[in-house]
Amino acid sequence: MHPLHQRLTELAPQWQEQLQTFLAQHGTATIATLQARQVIGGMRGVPALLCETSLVVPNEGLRIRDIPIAELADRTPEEIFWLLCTGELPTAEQTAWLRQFWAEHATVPDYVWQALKALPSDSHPMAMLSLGLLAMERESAFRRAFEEGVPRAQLWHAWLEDCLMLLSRITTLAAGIYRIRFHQAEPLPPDPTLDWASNYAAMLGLPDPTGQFRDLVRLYLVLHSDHEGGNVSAMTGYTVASALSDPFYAISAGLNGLAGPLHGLANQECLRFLLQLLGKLGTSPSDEALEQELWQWLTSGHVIPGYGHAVLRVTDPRFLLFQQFAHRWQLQHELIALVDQLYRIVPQVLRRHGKAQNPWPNVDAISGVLLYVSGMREFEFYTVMFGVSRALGICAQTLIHRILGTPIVRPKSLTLQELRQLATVHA
Ligand code: HAX
Repeated sequence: MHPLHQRLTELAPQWQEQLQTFLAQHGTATIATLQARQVIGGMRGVPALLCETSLVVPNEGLRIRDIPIAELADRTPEEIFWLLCTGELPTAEQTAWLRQFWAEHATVPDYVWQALKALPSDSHPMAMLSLGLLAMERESAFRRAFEEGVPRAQLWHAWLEDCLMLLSRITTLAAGIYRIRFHQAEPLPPDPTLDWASNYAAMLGLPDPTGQFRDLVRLYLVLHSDHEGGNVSAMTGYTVASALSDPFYAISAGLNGLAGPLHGLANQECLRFLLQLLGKLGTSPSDEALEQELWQWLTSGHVIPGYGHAVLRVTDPRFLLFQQFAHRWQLQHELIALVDQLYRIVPQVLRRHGKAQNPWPNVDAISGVLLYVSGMREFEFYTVMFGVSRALGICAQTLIHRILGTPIVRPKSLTLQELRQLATVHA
């Protein structure tokens, strides 16, 4: 039994018992009321999902297993995945084991490359990522275990096995997609001596004489790894997994949601906006010119990309961590200067506009810019970078659900007529 399997085998009975005790003591407690508009409004604010891995605190930001993200910014994705799954930071030996496991299992089978190369050259890289994962579904240990009649309570062992295999390969897969799709080049093979982030950075094949890109990839993978259970990708992965579809189906489905412009694509929109501003106002616009342009943009009915958030009410700490990264590496670029300038100006403008509940920047206000100035100019690939990272969180979240044995997701839907009747009764 490998170290992660061993630790989870120790923790699983405790978690299962805690859940059963909670259900016995409080299972019928009323914890919230529901407004009719929430039924229509994307279930906003409805506390109806269990997620142990992370929490977004409105006045603080992301906490992974109750540790503020800023305290985890120097960690590796290996450490973050272990933390997400177990609730504990790994020892040096445990980290070394996971690093070696991922590196040694990182080769993507040839049939996947053949399938991807057979696609038309304008296929979206997110579609290619999703398809690459689905192609590997035939190797699922979970599906095999289910078909062999392994008892429900034991199925999580195979879920873990699949997640580790999927995560071992996803960096190779994504980097290969980058090379096939944008550079008409062959995928680069993984180096079994490298850690997950360094291997990914190396396989992307961009020049990186100082190691700055490798450090950015590591930070990017850490900061985007998880963001509660209710966002589209996490909730989709959880829903699909609840039908006992295996991790390849579940993660692929979650990533399809991430591909949407209202979710994972926002960083690309933000970068486009910044480039437009520079194109229109020149490379170092004055504060006054910028303010005037932003005001016109807002009053003509547009949103300022990278600002505002559905849950957060402060500057996203991930934005600040990326900004610190840019300063630490002394990245001299007009886009970085513009990000800093906008951070001084946009919150005032949004306050004056008076609509946004949160005038502060979110992570997308800078994440795409950093990839761009580090040499990755293909906007369409940015969501793939996000997706590789978010696969960590969705794998961990679904693994915990399988350990806890939570049932298939099946909320009740209502017709508008039923909703009207209910609303009248409770008016
Ligand atoms: N610029 C202009 N207006 C904004 C705004 C912004 N950045 N942020 C919010 N508003 C407006 C909303 O459009 C809304 O207007 P209406 O009443 O006319 O519909 C009003 O302020 C109230 O919105 P809110 O309650 O503050 O924010 P929401 O929860 O409705 O929306 C969004 C949150 C992130 C979608 C929103 O702030 C937005 O569109 N921001 C710009 C796009 C963006 O940065 N998206 C990335 C979010 C991070 C993320 O989750 N990535 O995956």
